[in-house]
Amino acid sequence: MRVTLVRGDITEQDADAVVNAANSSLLGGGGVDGAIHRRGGPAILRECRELRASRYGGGLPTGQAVATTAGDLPARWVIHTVGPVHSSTEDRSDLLASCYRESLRVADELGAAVVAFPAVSAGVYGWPVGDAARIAVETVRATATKVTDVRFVLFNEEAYTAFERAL
Ligand code: AR6
Repeated sequence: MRVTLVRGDITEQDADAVVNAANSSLLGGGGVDGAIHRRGGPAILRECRELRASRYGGGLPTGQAVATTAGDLPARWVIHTVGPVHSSTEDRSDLLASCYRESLRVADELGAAVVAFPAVSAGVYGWPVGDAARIAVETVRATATKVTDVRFVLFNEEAYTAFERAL
């Protein structure tokens, strides 16, 4: 598997699938989630609502992942995953690692070879970016998958540098 870093906006990525740092409601929010729904258009939200009505009445649990169309984005699919909120009293690293593992598993089911990830949980959910980067890189490298290219798309210099170190 090739692992690369890009500084930029995940909504502009030409990948088979882009991963959304969603919340369990699947109904949108700020950060990456807001950008994906804004740029991807209403088709994504429509499928998210259907998922809530069918498989995820109580919301998508933290650490899990599910795919929808990518609507108007260049990618073909959006894989929504819910990162853990950072805690200074409880180690939630396994849940963050699970986001990457589960997203790759869903990518395999879809047949997506090129997958772009943001730094899940490193924004609104408060994860220290150095730690988030280490977990992200270690987990994708340790996961058995048919995905050939993992691209981490980092929005700012601090995140880019953290992922560079982790790599
Ligand atoms: N492209 C790539 N990275 C981005 C973009 C973008 N367009 N926008 C922000 N980032 P966050 P979380 C970076 O907050 O911490 C939402 O409200 C950002 O700088 O998007 O998992 C959801 O609905 C940071 O490094 O996700 C949830 O409620 C990283 O992406 C909650 O936020 C993740 O920041 C999820 O919080």
